[in-house]
Amino acid sequence: MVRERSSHWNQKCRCLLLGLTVILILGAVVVFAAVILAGRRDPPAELPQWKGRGSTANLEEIILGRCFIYTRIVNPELRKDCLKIWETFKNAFVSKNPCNITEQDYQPLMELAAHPIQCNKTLLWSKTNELAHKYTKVQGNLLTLEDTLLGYMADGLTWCGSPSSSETNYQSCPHWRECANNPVSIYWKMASKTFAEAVCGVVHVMLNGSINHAFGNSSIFGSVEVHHLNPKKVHLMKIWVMHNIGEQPSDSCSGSSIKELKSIIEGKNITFSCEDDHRAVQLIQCVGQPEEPACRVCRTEF
Ligand code: JS2
Repeated sequence: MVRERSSHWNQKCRCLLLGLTVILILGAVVVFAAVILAGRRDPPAELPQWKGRGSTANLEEIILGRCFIYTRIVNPELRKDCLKIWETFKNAFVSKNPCNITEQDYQPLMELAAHPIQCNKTLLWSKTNELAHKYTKVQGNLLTLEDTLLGYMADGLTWCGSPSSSETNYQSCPHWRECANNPVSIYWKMASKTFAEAVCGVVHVMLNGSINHAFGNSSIFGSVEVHHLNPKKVHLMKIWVMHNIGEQPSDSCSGSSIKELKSIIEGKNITFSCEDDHRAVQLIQCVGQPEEPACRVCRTEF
């Protein structure tokens, strides 16, 4: 009886050991197969390496923050949903080829973020970014695109996405030389077009007389804004050609490039005027160079 029981147990132990061995072997095979398959699987899709710098870090926080600052402090009577504006901004470029962004991608954002602008109070500019904004900050009565919500939110930022990811690409973005239809260039083209279409009454323009051609038809001003001014709304374009104080001008109101601009504007039935070195703007330049002859304010001796 006892012998029978022990042989029964021995048999049971043998079966148990056999079962455990089979399970271990099967487990080893499964692990081995998983390792092989994992090795064969495509590596995670690497984001393409572009020549331009990646998206600005904390892009969402910056865009959201600037939107709230603009709609709560700069222009408090503006009612805009900044969370929706961020989502619409992001949807324009994420998961898309950053060399194939279209104007339609940004159309929902342009409509969402657009707001009315006052007539006779706008300043367009070309190759005079720093002076134009120094002037409008002091003068306080003219608005550039960068003083509107669309311009204020995005100025100085970089952003792009990738077809293989639903996230913003912070590693690299296409340099504008790599492709023209990148997210940043198309944004500014659309924002400038939207702004130009809204301009009304007298529009002021600040151009650079210290470069060979103060007006360039390939610039955003020359290729987008000039052509989207509505002659039914804009009746006069006042040009200021500003040259660097203390230097000889390279271009002026009498130059060929301004003549080209004049014919385009008059061809749209908009009246055109041009002034070299508008005095109020020149005084802003003088703040940095008070000793220049042009900056001597004539004093009446008593
Ligand atoms: C890339 C940017 C930024 O009339 C002006 C403005 O309304 C502007 O938006 O468009 C005109 C200036 O463009 P333009 O004539 O090509 O002159 P520019 O001196 O070469 O200025 C180019 C940049 C204009 C658009 N833009 N582009 N990244 O952060 C940025 N900020 C602005 N305003």
